[in-house]
Amino acid sequence: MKKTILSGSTVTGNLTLGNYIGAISNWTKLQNEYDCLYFLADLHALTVQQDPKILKDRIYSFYAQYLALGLDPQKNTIFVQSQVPYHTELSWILTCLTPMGYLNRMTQFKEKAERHVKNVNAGLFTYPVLMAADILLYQVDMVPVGEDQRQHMELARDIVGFWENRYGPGIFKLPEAYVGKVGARIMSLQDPSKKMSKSDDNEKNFIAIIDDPKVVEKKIKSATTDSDTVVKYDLENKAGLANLMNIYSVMTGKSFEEIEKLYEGKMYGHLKVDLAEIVVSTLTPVREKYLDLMKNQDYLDKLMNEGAMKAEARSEATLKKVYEATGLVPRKR
Ligand code: ATP
Ligand code: LTN
Repeated sequence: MKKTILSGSTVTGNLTLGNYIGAISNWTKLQNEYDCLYFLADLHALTVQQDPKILKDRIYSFYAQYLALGLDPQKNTIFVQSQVPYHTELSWILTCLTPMGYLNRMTQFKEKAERHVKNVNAGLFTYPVLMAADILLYQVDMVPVGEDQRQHMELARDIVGFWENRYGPGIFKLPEAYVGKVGARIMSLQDPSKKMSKSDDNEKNFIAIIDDPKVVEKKIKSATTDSDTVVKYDLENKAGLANLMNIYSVMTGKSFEEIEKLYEGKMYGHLKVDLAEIVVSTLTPVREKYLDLMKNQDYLDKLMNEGAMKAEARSEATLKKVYEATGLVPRKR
C-alpha cells in the first residue's frame, strides 16, 4: 500500500518561488512514489477579504499553475477545497473540540491579526482547525509543508488527541509533517528577515511563478544585500545574500561552498545576474505551459470536477464514521 500525502496552498496572491521551492517542487517529487492529494485552499483564502471576481480568476489560475508546475492530474487527486463540502462539515465538529487557548498560541494568527487589524474575523482564528479537517478527512500519512506550517501540523495532531479523548480511537490517522531540509524558508527579497509571502503588498518582495522574465530579472537585481562584496554564506550578517545563495543552491544543486568558490573575487552583481538567468530558465517553460492552460477554461473545469469527485469519494467514509461516533444521524441516500 502506498502512503498517502496531502497538501495545499491558500488561494491568495500568486504562487511564488518560495511556494515552489518550499512546497510544490517537493509535491512533484512525491507524486511518483505516493498516493497524493493536492488542493487549493480557497476557503482558507476567505479569512482575509477577497474580491469575488479576483478570487474566482485566481482559483482557475492556481489550478493551472499546479498543472504547469508538473502535478499530474492522472497520478494525483488535484481539487478545490470548497468543491468538497466534507471539509467544512468536519471542520465544525473539530472546532467544537478545540480549546481557544490552543488557537490563541498560533503565530500565524497573531501575525495576520496584526496585518489585517480591520478584519480579525473568527475564521482567521479557527483557520488551523479547517486545515486539520483537510488532512484528517483523508487518513493522510504525511503532509509536505514549509517550515511556517509546522505549528499548524502540531495542532492537527493535538486535535486527533482531543477527538480520541472524547470519542475514542480508531477513526483518524495521526499525520506527520514533512518539511524539506533545504529551501524550507525562502525569504523576502527586500526584507530578508521575513519569509517570501505571496500575499505581500510589495511585489518586489517576491518572485511569482508566472512573472514575466524581465520582471524576475529586475526583482533579483534589486534584492537587498549588504555593503560588503565578498560572496560568503553568513546568515547573521548577510541575510539578503544568504537568501539569494539559498535559492541558487536549491535550484542548481550546488553547495554554499561551491557557490562561494564560483564567485571568489567577483561582486554580488555577478551572482545576481547568474541567479536571474537560472530562475528565468526554470520558470519560463512553466509560464508558457500556464498561459496555454489558461486559454482552455473548459478543460480546467473538467479536471477540477474530476478531482473533486475523487476527493469526495475518498473522504466520505471518514465523515460517515465521524457522524456515527458523534451521535449525528447521516442522511439516508
Ligand atoms: P500567504 O502569504 O497568503 O500566507 P504563503 O506564500 O505563505 O501565502 P501558503 O499558501 O501559506 O503560502 O503556503 C503554501 C505552501 O508553501 C506551504 O507549504 C508553505 O509552507 C510553503 N511556503 C510558503 N512560503 C514559503 C517560503 N517563503 N519558503 C518556503 N516555503 C514556503
Ligand atoms: N495553511 C496552509 C494551506 C493549507 C494546508 C492544508 C496545507 C490549508 N489546508 C492542509 C497542508 C494541509 C498554508 O500553507 N498556508
